[in-house]
Amino acid sequence: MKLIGMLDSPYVRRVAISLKCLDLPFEHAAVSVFSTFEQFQKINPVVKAPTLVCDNGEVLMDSTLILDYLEALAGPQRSLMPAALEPRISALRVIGLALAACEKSVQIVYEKQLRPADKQHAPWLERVGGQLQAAYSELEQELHKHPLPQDGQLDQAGITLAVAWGFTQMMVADQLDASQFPKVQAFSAYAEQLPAFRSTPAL
Ligand SMILES: N[C@@H](CCC(=O)N[C@@H](CS)C(=O)NCC(=O)O)C(=O)O
Repeated sequence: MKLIGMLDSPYVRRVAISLKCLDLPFEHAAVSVFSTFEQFQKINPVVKAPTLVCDNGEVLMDSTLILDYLEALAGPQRSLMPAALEPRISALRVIGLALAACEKSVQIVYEKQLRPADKQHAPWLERVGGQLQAAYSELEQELHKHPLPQDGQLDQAGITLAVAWGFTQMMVADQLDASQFPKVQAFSAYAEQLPAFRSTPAL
């Protein structure tokens, strides 16, 4: 199977790291939704990263849906999601918050980089910035309540949290005071030095 998309996308990066943690072999094609739009369009006319071309030729998109397929492919023994209900709720909450942080970071990047300066809408940027701040505040509280394990193994909550934080720091660090999120920061620093992260750099 082939993963299409640039690793500077947090969605592509979470899938690439998950593939490694699930021990699933894959090829990666670093095709950009911006600089190589037409090349991307030939693979997926909707031009969404990540795109996964499955071994049977079927084309999947959306990181969470791709991960749903990869989990089924890997089987329950290798799952990155807890099976028991309580820890699963915690994991789903962390993943949801981290994906919201990714989305809000991306919206700020698009607003600032894709719109002409005179067309940028300050109230929208303020709203999205507040939502980004709220997502990381909630994540920080979540890690106080339910610390993520730092035992060399990664689960989907840990992968998505650390990928989100790395992306926000890389693209819109000026939006947040990182010192307000010591647990998020510490867990992300831990994850970034693990082999699956180190071999999948965002840049
Ligand atoms: N919910 C989607 C979001 C994917 C997404 O928005 N990817 C961006 C790249 S970071 C993209 O494809 N942008 C191009 C576009 O939306 O036109 C997911 O989890 O995969």
